[in-house]
Amino acid sequence: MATAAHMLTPLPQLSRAVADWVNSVRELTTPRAIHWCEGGSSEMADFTAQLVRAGELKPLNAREFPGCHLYRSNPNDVARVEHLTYICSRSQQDAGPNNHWMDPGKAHAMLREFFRGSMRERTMYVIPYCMGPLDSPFARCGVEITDSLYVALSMLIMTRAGRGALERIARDGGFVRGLHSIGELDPERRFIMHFPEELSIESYGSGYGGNALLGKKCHALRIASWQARTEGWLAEHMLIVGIENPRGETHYVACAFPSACGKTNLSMLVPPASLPGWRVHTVGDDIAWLHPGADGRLWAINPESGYFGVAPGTNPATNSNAYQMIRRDTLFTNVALTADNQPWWEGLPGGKPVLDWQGRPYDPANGPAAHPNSRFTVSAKRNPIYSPHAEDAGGVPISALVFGGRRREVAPLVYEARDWKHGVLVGASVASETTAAAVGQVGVTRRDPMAMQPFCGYNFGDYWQHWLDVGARLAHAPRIYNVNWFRRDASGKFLWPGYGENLRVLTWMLDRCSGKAGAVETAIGLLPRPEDLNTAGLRTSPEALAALLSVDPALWRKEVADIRDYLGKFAERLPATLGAELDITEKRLG
Ligand code: GTP
Ligand code: SPV
Ligand code: MN
Repeated sequence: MATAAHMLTPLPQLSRAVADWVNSVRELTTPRAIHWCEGGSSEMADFTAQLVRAGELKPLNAREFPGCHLYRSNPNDVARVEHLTYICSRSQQDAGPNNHWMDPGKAHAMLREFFRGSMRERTMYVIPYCMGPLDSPFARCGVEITDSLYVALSMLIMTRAGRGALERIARDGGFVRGLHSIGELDPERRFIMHFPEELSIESYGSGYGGNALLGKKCHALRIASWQARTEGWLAEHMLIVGIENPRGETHYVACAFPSACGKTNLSMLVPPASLPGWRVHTVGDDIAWLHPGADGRLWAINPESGYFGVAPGTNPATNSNAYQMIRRDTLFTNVALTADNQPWWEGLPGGKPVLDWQGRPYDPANGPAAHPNSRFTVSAKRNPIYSPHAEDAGGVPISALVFGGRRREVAPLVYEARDWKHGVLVGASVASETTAAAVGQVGVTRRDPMAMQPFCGYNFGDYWQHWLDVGARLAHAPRIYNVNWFRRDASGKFLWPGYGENLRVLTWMLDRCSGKAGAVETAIGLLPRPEDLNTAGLRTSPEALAALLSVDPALWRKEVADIRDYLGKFAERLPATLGAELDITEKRLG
């Protein structure tokens, strides 16, 4: 029987611990009003209407994009700020050379002064949220307090937020405390602080995605990776996708690629017409929480309930699923507009921008029309291929783990690690060209182990040991692969068509797992020969395919030396196994 709304316990009375914390934040930030989020579609509609009235959201062409809105951020606030993101563990060693560190006492004291009175004249939103299905033993809860209605609306889309989450917090006890204020949006007064031992986050001065939607990277990766280490599981920057073969059998793969390197696209892949009978099911597009199961396999849940995806490049030809998904009830951030008020970004086959992402008349002299990191925020329920198992409390079993990056040379299209230990080295060695997802220079190759350089909440040395420990507990460990969709020829053109054609690489992996596909052993791992891949209908030339599947010993000897240098930075905590695995590769390169 449904409970009448007036019979429900008021939200502030559900959890004493949450109410006490909200009170202390109220005293510090002095908001004009407090709104506790119930969750649900009517609250979302109400928030949207308020933002439209305030001029912060602009309704888009209602015939072509019903229920869609445009949000333009402050031009100084368009991406993650890795240089202002800190892990404030008690010991600096625990944060590791991979993180910026600040003493927790000092960080709290500094941010306290930022937050003091920061919500004056503003409403404070209290958002209880659950990362993962509400009934999942693997899910974890948090509460975000924010003074940005855009952030609150985004959290309602991206997480399971509201009463159900608060009820779970009241039952379970623990929750992650995430305090957020947009402050003055001053880049000089902007910090994203994590206190893993206290399970808390303090974020000030930005309203952008990963800096401000605290359930996402701050909680589900930085804090969760720390918790996962103490509890024996993995919190990873991975998509989760189900691949159904023409016989109707589905196998799940989880892939870690750095930001803006193809996770959302691979998770919603559209099989090419030349591979009939294959189907794809999205479980998640950005984050995976992976647990060793009693059956010796690795089981994954997606902690999120929506997608915060890169707009540029999304189009009906490269990914009709993603394009169809964002045609209604979608929040667009920093895209351009056409004359008839449709959203526009680089990579769309039609349409013409008249206003750029800052709302100025479009002039190519000002750069791209849409910001290169413009994004869409949309519920996973809008995804036409959302997996029927995406909400399973126990998750889905993983057959293969895939690392990858954006590299114009060196890394071949795909290779298989010799075993789990070698796979951990392969993951630890990932390098990728930087993208617009974070503030800073784009296109610079840097190490991004397991695609977690910006997101691992503790010392990479300890993290790699934890990966080795988890693998040792798995009787049926997934095989580990590395891919590179971004190899280029001498003229700078991509050698591989990518997108839907990536299925050919995934099916080779799954055939390897079931012992049906061949490979050649090389110094760096096992590579398919051209004839091991299903190339029916593939329009890539034999020369390009040969180049994609080549390992250049000279380049790789240099690569190994570079990896050795990089791992050396973690010497104090580096597992000896990684050095030993690197020695094997080096010896085989001759
Ligand atoms: P985050 O949300 O930042 O974590 O990014 P992501 O890893 O989900 O990347 P996404 O799928 O949004 O892709 C980023 C960019 O790469 C987009 O412009 C895509 O169009 C492009 N892209 C994705 N897959 C491929 C591919 O297989 N080949 C090529 N050439 N480009 C791709
Ligand atoms: C990424 O940068 O990896 C993203 C977008 O997925 S953000 O939420 O900003 O982290
Ligand atoms: Mn991401």
